[in-house]
Amino acid sequence: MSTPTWPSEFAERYRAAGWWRGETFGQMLRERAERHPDRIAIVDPAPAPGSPDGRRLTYGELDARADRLAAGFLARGIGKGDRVVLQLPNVAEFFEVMFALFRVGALPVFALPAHRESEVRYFCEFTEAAAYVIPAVHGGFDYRELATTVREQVPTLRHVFVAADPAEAGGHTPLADVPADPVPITDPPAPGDLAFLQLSGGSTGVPKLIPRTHDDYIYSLWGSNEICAVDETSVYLCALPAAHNFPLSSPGTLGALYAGARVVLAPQPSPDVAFPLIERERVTLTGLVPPLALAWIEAAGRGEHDLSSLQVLLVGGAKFSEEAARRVRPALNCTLQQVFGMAEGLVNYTRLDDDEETIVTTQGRPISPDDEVRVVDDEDNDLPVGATGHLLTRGPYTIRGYWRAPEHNATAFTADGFYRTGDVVRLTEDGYLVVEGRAKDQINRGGEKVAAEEIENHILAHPAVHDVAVVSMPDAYLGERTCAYVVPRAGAEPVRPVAIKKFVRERGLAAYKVPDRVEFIDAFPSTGVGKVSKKDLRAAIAAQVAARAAEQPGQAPADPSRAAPPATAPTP
Ligand code: OOB
Repeated sequence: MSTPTWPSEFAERYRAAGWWRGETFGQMLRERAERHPDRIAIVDPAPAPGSPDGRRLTYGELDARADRLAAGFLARGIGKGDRVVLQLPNVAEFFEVMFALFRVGALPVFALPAHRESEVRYFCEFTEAAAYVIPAVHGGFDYRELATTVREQVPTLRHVFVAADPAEAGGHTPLADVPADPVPITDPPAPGDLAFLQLSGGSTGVPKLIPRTHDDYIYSLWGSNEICAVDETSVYLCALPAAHNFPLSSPGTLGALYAGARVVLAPQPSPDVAFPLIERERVTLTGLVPPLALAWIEAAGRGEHDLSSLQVLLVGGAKFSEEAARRVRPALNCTLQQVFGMAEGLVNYTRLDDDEETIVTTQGRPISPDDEVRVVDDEDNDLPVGATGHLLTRGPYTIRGYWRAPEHNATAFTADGFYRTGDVVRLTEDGYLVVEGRAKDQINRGGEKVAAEEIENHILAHPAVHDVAVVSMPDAYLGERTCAYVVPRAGAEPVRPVAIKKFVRERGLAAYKVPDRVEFIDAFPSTGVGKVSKKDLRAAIAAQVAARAAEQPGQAPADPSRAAPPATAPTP
């Protein structure tokens, strides 16, 4: 089954312009390891068997481990084009396994640690995955049991590898048993080949998979490095889950490794974990979602840690309010870079030398001069600069179609290959984008994306539910939370909101997808053409939230540093 890709005239143009450099990830790591084998690549502070104080992997060691794991994967029949669901938290093994798969040309499918049975089964089934890589226990959750269940259900899944002490592998293969003596890889991937499948935030019943090539992704890395001034002296703190596109590539861990810099892995993004790491490792830049940035701003005021090494804080994944953005420099004494990106491709940054007004009021401009950005009305007509409309984009690192999704691709892309981002934006005279809203049926829960339809499908399976509509509701901390409006089934035993939440949780969904609130309603408001008016539902719940806030005037929004972290954090 073919995956839509760039027409040859575009590919030639991107190569001729020098965006696509004809490099693969396997070669990139090898080249860096040969150039500076003893430089530290990865700092994993978590105690590990034999390394009670954590691990520090040099470029040479990372390269050698990737080689040995690659040989082991090949020996087990995992090779070019095979899909491997990779669900590891921020640990050194994430990088060892990822580069090993890159080397043999197998495609990592980047699951998040928060994903549970429903999502993981789908990823394994849909991609016909040959293997699944997990931690033993992380954040109190036992992934070995999940793997056992999924393995029984998905016949293609031949291997489960556990990144843990062999005694804790729980009947699966410990990762330590995989490495073999390196073998020459006779059929390595080409720069234009797929490197991995990333997950879309999505607005449909199931997440779509995003096929990224070595060439296009590597361009987004070095393009980001130039904009974010990442060089071999940089130290990048990976605070968000490593598998997410933002900490992976904007400029992220892979950008840092491309530059020969150092990556420090934070097991949690909260200030109490991240600040001591910044102080100890002299971290120079990191990326956060808005709620976490706010928590850091609050905590920095307590002055308990030396954060003076921090030069750049990237904030993205969801809209960062202007008020919060203004607080970054005074609180953290570093430059804010707003990032408006998407796993499908296009990434916009404010520039380090932009004036403060641009930095706090816009979401930046694209990486590449060859990024084409259009702002259009509902009929795809281009709008004048400054008008608000739908963002369409096409370019050297934006996909031309999702993996194995021809029907969805027919509507998610224009006939001439522009991706319909679902974002509502306006362009400034200087070519900067300001995100004004969203047309896609999605809730952005502090950077974590929830597709309304996916949750609706789960809730509809409840016997007491006749119909359901999931919408966003405003939230002082996360920006948005999810609210499920439920029409009860006539004659069914009445249920309470907690029962609906419990039902969703028990269907094996990531915790961040469980609705924050459930409201019962007799019938949905409808639009002129008789469709459910989500606009009216959103307005109704927003009014309720506002009324409640007005009833409790003395009550300031929750102190973000005390509130539960957003789900972008590994679940506690
Ligand atoms: C990043 O990637 P995804 O794929 O999880 O989500 C993409 C969507 C965008 O289409 C937009 O709706 C929203 O997330 N978004 C923002 C934003 N950054 C992302 N909305 C408003 N303001 C922003 N700054 O979230 C992502 C990927 C790479 C870098 C940064 C974020």
